[in-house]
Amino acid sequence: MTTDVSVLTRTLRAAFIGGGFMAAVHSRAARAAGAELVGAASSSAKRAADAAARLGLAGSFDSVDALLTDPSIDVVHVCTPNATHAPLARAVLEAGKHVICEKPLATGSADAAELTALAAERGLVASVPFVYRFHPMAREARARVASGELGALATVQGEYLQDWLANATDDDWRVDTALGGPSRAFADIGSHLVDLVEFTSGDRIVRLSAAARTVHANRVKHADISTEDLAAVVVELASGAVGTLLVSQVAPGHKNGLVIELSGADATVRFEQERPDRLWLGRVSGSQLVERDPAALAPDAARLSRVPAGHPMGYQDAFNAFVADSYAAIRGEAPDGLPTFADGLRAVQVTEAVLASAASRDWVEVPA
Ligand code: SOE
Repeated sequence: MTTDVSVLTRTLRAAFIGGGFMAAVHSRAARAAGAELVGAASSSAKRAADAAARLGLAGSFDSVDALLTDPSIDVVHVCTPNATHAPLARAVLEAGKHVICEKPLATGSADAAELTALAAERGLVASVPFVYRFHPMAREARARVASGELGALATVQGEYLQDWLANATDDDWRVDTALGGPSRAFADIGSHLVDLVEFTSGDRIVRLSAAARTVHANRVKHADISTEDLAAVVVELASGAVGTLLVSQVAPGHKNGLVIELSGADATVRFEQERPDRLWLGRVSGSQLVERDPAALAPDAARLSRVPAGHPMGYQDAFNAFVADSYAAIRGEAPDGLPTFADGLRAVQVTEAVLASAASRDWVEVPA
């Protein structure tokens, strides 16, 4: 749904709050989607001007307010530290603009729920970059599950392993509860894992039991750290399937190791984000590696295959597809599988259940 019918035909005008790594990824995707990159706002006018120059934007704004009151801007990308996501996304929606907000949508489910309701009430597009959904072979996995090819789902396994915080000399704003929120590893990357498991399986986690650890309580810039470096979770799904999820940002050798594996009565699919152009399909009679070939893929997977077989697609391609679909929704289309604020809320709810279970050492129900 759109509130300004002119966006149905003219070039969309995008702006960015923040100027770091994710703002660079978002702006490349916005450019690929054909938007006009109007400018950026940041924590200061100078940082905004530096970001605009670095990202190749038309200009910059002296403040977030100046950006939000610019009537020419249709959509705002929020690319700032976690704790600022909710207030900024709220301000964007209240300014009548569509919003693409980095995950986690909020550091608490009450804020995430309020933002989800506000976007719906204003009839604005509000999406969250659970971008691993946009690898064509992740869509192929989803299509094969939906077709019944796997049979009744029995188990799900997932891991998301990184090592960029493996040493105490590694540090980041995310370890600071005030900037990152009460959960760090699970909110940051476990959210992607849960989203991809639920999206591809079409199932929902209904209860879980978790253990979490802070391996480095003191880092070079932060002491007495309470946010988790890792979490191990046992999950039960609505279908009765069960599974395990492992999330760690202190796993040496793993860079961005998101892997999901869904096993049914007849077949298993395994998708590895670091090798996104293929899908492992396992059967009792034998297994095969399904390579991305648009001619052989399910329609939604083929739709996202922007280059032929044998031309590897990657992370920025997935991000570009996410932004393109977000912009299509702004134009009134209904692209399949767009992660909205409702999905952002879901991720925060599961994260809160993980923290609650890790604290109580009990099984915790996850809201439907
Ligand atoms: C850091 O863990 C990070 O950049 C996450 O914040 C992203 O969401 C993930 O896609 C890659 O790793």
